[in-house]
Amino acid sequence: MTGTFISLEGVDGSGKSTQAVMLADALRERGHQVVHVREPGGTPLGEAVREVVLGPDAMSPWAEAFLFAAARAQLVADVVAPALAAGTWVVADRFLDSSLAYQGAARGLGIENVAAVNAPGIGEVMPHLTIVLDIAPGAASDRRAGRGSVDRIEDEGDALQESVAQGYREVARLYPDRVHLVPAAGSLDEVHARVMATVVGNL
Ligand code: Z5A
Repeated sequence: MTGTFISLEGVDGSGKSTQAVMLADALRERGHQVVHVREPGGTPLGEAVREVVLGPDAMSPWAEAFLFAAARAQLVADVVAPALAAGTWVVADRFLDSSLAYQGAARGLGIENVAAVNAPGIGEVMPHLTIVLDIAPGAASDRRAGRGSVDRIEDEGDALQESVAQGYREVARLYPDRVHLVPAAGSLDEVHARVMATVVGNL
């Protein structure tokens, strides 16, 4: 990998998507080539998986984990690895740590088990820096209120999101060099300033 890979993580409504756009724009203003991706999605297969995995039909935790892993493997092969090989920066709105927090921790599959399932599809392609936007799930759901469509996982409510938040704290404890918790309370610009300080201070 010659490019730089940054992923943004957090519970639903933590502000990841907004901050990913702001980060990508800030990096472009500094003269970098930037590819911005989101998970699940970013390839035709990934978008098809997104429809299934966030759709209304119930599925087992392992089926869910394998679907996210499949979408991620395709995104790595088609988009992330080629971009990094070309020296481009990649900003990802969710990556492996979402599966570790949601499926590994919150669904109880085990962080190491889910990491192992994802490993063949990811290979050496791991973020250099992962920023977890840390916010109380209740505050995140207030931000989401009134937004309209609710997906199957979001529909499970704040109890699942609380387990996910604990999962992210565990992931940060396991990978302290790569994963950084950034407080997500405050205005968009305040959070963006914290994100940029974390990027500058750790890359
Ligand atoms: N999932 C999984 O289980 N396993 C995996 O491996 C992967 C994903 C990859 C993806 O849903 C779902 O899949 C997600 C995890 C699971 N489900 N849940 N729950 P998605 O892609 O549709 O949604 P999301 O990734 O969770 O993102 P989101 O709902 O779009 O939220 P967000 O990106 O965290 O936040 P946002 O869209 O930037 O902001 C939310 C709102 O808050 C919006 O109106 C903003 O304008 C507002 N906002 C943002 N920042 C602020 C601040 N600072 N102040 C005030 N208001 C703010």
